[in-house]
Amino acid sequence: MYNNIYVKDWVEQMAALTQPDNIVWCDGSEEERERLTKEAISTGEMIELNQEVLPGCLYHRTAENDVARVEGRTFICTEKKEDAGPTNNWMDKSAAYAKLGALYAGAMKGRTMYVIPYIMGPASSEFSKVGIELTDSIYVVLNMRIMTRMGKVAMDFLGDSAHFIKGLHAKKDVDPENRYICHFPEDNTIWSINSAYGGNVLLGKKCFALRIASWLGRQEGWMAEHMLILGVENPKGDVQYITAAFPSACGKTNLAMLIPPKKYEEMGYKVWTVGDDIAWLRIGKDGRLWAVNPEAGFFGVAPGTSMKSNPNALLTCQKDTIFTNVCLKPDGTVWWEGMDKNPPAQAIDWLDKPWTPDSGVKAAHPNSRFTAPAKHCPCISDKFEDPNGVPVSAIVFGGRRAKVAPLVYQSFDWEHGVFVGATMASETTAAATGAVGVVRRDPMAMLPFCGYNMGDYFKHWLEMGKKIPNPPKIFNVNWFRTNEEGKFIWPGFGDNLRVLLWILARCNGEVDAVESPIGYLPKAEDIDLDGTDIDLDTLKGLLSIDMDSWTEEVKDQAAHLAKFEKLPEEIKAQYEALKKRLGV
Ligand code: OXD
Ligand code: MN
Repeated sequence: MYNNIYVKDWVEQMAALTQPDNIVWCDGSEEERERLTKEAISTGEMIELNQEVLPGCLYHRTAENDVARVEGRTFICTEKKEDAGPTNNWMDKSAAYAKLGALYAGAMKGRTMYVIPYIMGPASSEFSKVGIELTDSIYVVLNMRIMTRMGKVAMDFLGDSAHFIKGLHAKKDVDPENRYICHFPEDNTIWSINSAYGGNVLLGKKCFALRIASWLGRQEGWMAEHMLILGVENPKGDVQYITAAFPSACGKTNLAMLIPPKKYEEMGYKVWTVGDDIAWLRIGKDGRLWAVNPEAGFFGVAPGTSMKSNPNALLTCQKDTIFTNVCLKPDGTVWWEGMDKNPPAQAIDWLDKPWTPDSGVKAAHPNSRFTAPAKHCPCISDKFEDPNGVPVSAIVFGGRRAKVAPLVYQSFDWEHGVFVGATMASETTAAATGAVGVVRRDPMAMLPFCGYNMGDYFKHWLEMGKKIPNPPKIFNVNWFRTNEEGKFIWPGFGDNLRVLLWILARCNGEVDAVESPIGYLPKAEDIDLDGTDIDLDTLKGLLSIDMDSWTEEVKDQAAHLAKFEKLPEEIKAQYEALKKRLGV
């Protein structure tokens, strides 16, 4: 039990509402982990995996109807609709409290309420922030243990302050009709009910570190972004840092943990992971932009993760990891599509049904996950716990575009870079519910995560650009261009380092570029192809701009930008300038 009176009062109020049988205050100790793990195993909520092969690892299945974030049921609840903006679902604040309050009433009867204090950001950093999540799910407690700095450390950090994010989660009946993920940024509050899937219930992640934090960042002069953070070390031992925003399931985790091609490894290049999903960005005393990863673990998509695509991720989740909705093998280990070419002859699938390679269904859900401690990652950066984070040289936007976007280009300046981010698009994937394979505009990959009016968000980006004396350069990448047969042309994975090196060379003023209507393009000779199957002509194709596609693209951009009644003048001007440069 802790002594902060603000925390105590609020926990009492929430307990009066939800009426749990018991309240357990989490301290984050090893003893607590063992006790809760034992309990979850005894009730069947978690399954203990083979402890010889996967020590400390657990397995969990969610309900069949509860396997992804639910954007349609995610709300920003403010007094004024305008503050949520055109891209968020909005609910009137009082109406939302009333509606969810009725659902929470008595929702924890017969259950235990766990009080989880946690820090987003290193415990040693003055920029970190505390949240408290109340939940009736041990699965949530054990995941939050991995994803955040949790327990006594957070209460010590909070001291007697009233500044913490109040998160309430009740699993209730996991009823999709009454599932709500509600954010009250004016009150630093998050209410989530009727789900038990990570993105909806690990409230420190998308709910706090992006939606609430983006709101706070705007007020306090910093940015919360859906970005990985990585460091590229050159053979001299100098490390430069890049952040990158791609929509969900576009390979952020893979890029963050990239293994250099053999030739580069031999030369002494290394890539260090600071974060794979979220970056909190502040202006440092030196006038540069600095990035911190507020999380302590990775909540990665399992399918497709292999020793080929991402060995570092696979090695990270060999111990102390929670696997959700993957396939369970008879020897108590796990498998998923794309892990290797050896599917188990028999197994139990994510729906708890017997499975064989001939079953005709996926063994693991396409959005099945691993929750793994960042400290187990073989390439974790030595700056991971640095209270100031790392200085950012380049910001990279990107997405899956089969045709339009070239492999890489650089924006003309910050303002143009904000326009590039604001018009970013990608094909949808399985990380969110809804249609798969449809192109959707996803500004800065923040469409599902911006906690306020996106017109104001663009404005905030523009204002930040004016305030950063030495801002990062802004780029766009597209690893996903396809040929006539629909096959990816660029090899991707480790070879993406070749593109990152061009980006850094541009940041360091070491290489020229070709001015094009959409931005600065590399000269094909400046991206090293030695050791790939790509020839110079193919690369030239990857860097080409097809006028027909871009004519369509600007039309589609116009329809997208028209949605924002608060679109800053600068973005409108950037759009007009692009059209003019393209001559359309
Ligand atoms: C995620 C997502 O889980 O973006 O990181 O969906
Ligand atoms: Mn994400």
